[in-house]
Amino acid sequence: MSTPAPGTTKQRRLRGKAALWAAAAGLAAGAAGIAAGELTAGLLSPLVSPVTALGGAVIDAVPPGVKDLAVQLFGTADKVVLVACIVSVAGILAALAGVLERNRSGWGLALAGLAGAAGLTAVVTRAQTSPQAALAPIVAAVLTMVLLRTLVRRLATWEPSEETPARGETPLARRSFLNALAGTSLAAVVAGTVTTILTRATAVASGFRGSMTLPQPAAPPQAIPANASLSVDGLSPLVTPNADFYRIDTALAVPAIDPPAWKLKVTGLVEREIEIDFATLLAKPMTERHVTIACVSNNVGGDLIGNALWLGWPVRELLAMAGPKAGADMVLSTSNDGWTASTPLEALTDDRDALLAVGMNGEPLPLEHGFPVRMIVPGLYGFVSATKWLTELKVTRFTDDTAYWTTRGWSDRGPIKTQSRIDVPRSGRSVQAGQVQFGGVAWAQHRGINRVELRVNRGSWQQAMLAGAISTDTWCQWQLGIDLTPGEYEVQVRATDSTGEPQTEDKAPVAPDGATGYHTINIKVG
Ligand SMILES: Nc1nc2c(c(=O)[nH]1)N[C@H]1C(S)=C(S)[C@@H](COP(=O)(O)O)O[C@H]1N2
Ligand SMILES: [Mo]
Repeated sequence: MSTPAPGTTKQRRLRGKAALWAAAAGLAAGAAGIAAGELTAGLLSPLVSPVTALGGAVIDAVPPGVKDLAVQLFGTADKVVLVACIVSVAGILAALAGVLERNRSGWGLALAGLAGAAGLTAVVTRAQTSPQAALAPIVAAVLTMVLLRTLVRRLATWEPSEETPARGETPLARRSFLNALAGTSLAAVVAGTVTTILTRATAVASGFRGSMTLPQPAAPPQAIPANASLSVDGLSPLVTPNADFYRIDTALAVPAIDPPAWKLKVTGLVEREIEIDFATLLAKPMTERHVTIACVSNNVGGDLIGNALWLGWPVRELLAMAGPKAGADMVLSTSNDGWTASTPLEALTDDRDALLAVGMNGEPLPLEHGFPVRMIVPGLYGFVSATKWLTELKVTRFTDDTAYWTTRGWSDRGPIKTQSRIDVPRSGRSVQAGQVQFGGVAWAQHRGINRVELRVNRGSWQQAMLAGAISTDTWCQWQLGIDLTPGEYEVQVRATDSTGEPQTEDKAPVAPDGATGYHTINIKVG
């Protein structure tokens, strides 16, 4: 680029024009790529799009003084200004990539790849990130690179013709480039528009969530016993942070509900149908409880389980207002996206504090975990109880109504089975000979855990030290040191619930009502 282009004035002018077309190609490719990336994020992981993640990374990296200055200068428009800056920088880089790619094949692609890597880094390091969020910057970068290459190649076949075409004439190569450019630009506009429509609702919902304050609980949570958390490296924390909490649902795009428009209806076999709105719900006396929820699809030893502090109004209070009629034995709860769960009426009316939850670990429910309202029922697997984005409770009978998973071969009821897991050491690891520290969690929600034992190479069971439990509805940690000489070992764990019933050794698959068997690990001691 540094050496002046030789040739006639006309040729120089042509080259200058071609550079402009190359910049336009870069812009169109970048816009289409970024729009496709944002669309991917909008569908899979609306809170961490590449653009918002980069914006967040910039905010985090900027010193506090600059942040204050930006807020002073732009007020509440500071975020808009930030997004405008990111878009401008992206535009300049995209144009530059076009010009670079025309001058030296591969250079523009490298620039697009670097930008994609920056987006990917920003996305995977965000607090609210999920594994699927990584797909968006990858889609953006790959699509940008493919389009950039296609456009610049077509430009190259048009450009070398130093003959200025006669007026009105459109050489094939030129038409091919211009068509591709127009097509790419149109695709960018369409993807951008769809994304905007899709994400507007998410922006509204997360805006509301960010500015709301949760009510104080009228019934505060049980105190966490001092001995509930063991200090064993690699052990699951007693309370699972929201960002690490497993997520299971059938929603392709996370439902975005604007709380002022939200209503919960109670219908079916009731004396009075009831409808309450979000403000009314928030004004009710709230209960806060630690509850460990688990997925029926959790394999033995799996991680589809988590313990959180849930804030909500007891479901039984709402049901009491509606007055269930005699003969009803089930509540079919429905989500905003049509998903349903069948919960025994009794589990919602007894004293176990089944909640219409609005808070999770001191925050409003994250969008992925059911904002603004979900059900949490101690003792039952999520598929028959933990309806997220809750909109309706139909009081009914098991013989009359069937829930989403029940029609797909799963059970209509789902009490959680007694289970235990070894977190450390991980299966397959090598550890030092001597006293090997084992640690993990055990759960039997609403019954409670009495005992956890380990056995090595099918020897006799050795009792582990059980940490204090928050309640019978939460998991508890356990720990045991065992002296092991060098060799290979199989280690198994089993828990016994407070009724004295040990978990079964019989292996059952997750369908139709939850896996059983002992979590078994193999380690090498050296
Ligand atoms: N609307 C809706 N709610 C749902 C589901 C779903 O697919 N849709 N899945 C359920 C299942 S199977 C489980 S295990 C829990 C998981 O809750 P979490 O994603 O907050 O961990 O949500 C339950 N609630
Ligand atoms: Mo589940």
